[in-house]
Amino acid sequence: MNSVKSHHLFTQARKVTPGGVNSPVRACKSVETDPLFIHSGDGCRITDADGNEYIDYIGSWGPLILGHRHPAVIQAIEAVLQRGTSFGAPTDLETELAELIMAAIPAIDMVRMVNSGTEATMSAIRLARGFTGRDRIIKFDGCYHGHADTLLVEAGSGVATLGIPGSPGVPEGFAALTRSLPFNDLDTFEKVMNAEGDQTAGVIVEPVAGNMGMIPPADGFLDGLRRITEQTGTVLIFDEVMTGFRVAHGGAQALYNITPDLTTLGKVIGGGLPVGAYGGRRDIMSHIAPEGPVYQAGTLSGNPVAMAAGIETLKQLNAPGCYDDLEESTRHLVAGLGQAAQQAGIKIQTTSIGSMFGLFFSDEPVVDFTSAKSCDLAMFTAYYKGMRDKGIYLAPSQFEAGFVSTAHDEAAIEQTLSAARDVFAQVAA
Ligand code: KE4
Repeated sequence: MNSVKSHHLFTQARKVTPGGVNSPVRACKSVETDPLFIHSGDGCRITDADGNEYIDYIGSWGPLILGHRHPAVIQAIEAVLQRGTSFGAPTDLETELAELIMAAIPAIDMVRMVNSGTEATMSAIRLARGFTGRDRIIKFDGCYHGHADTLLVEAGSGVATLGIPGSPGVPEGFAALTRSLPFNDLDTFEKVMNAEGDQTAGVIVEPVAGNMGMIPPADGFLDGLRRITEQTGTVLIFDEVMTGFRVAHGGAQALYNITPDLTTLGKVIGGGLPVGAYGGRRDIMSHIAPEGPVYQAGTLSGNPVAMAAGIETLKQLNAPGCYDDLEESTRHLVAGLGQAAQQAGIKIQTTSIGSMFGLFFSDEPVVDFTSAKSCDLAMFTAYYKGMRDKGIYLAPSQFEAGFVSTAHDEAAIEQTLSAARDVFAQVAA
């Protein structure tokens, strides 16, 4: 693929922005290539600055479950622009999006809009501390909850991709309040909670991990977290920024039938515009200012344009059979990728839940961060580059998940599988 313009744009960008990108994982560093600069998107496809077209399995890292420029979403945005862009005052749209979220996720009695997933998780942690009067937090190795200081410990996504140990700039004393335990290891969790559960304000978990590649919860893991946190009075926070409205209409908590105390959301609920949210039990949420003393605020929180995009996205997802169709096309894709690799004699582990999928270059099942880190990263890099050269746009890291949208039709899936058959043969040679 000719990438002359992308290369020039990247050179210009690096003069003015660290690494030439506004979020590290976009830099494609770990797959030893330069990022493509994207010009436009339409349905399941994007076009880069050089006019090359790709089938997009990143979908802006999850938000675009309806694909690029869904007509109804664009129309909703254009309509609200006739009213204005931002008022710094409440609008009917915030209540409408809140009601759509609450209708899909019964564990949410009240919800507060913010501008990103990071703001959502950071606020949920502060709320858990304010509600319990405790300081300690537990997260799980390889889970990524955004870049708030409290949560940049053994994190996944870009932190894992770039091999950054924690993050400089997070005070030792601060990081010490966060304990990170092995994902899917309930015994270790129970031992730690027996010792310090009464000092632990909150446990935050990606109920389906999507930031160390995609790793489902082991049987009983989430039930165990719920049982033990109830015993210790610790706030259980499901970080569903990625899984919310993605793995199922009601998120992972609907799939696994668990009721967390707080839920964080983002991505899909903004339909491609900046939206995050946190919500849950009324007795906890009522501690948030101005109703309660725990402070959290935001100039553009509940922005009407972003609300309109989110509202229309969730309305479209309410269409009968929408999630069944998404699940079916994702299963078809993943089964095809597994067969293509097998035909080439390459061992990969694949998984999919709803329209989120993962693929590991590993002979063994991948069940936690340690096993994810032992994957064949060199082979992943060759696969990533080969697929991109054939017009398939994947996350540039083994430590990310893939996303299928309602716009990924049969032709796009077949084109992807045809490319995969060629690339796996190349990689195996
Ligand atoms: P944002 O602040 O990036 O909106 O959300 C942070 C976040 C919180 N929780 C989960 C489970 C998440 O996956 C994320 C963000 N996901 C990454 C992709 N793995 C965003 C991509 C990026 O960092 O550029």
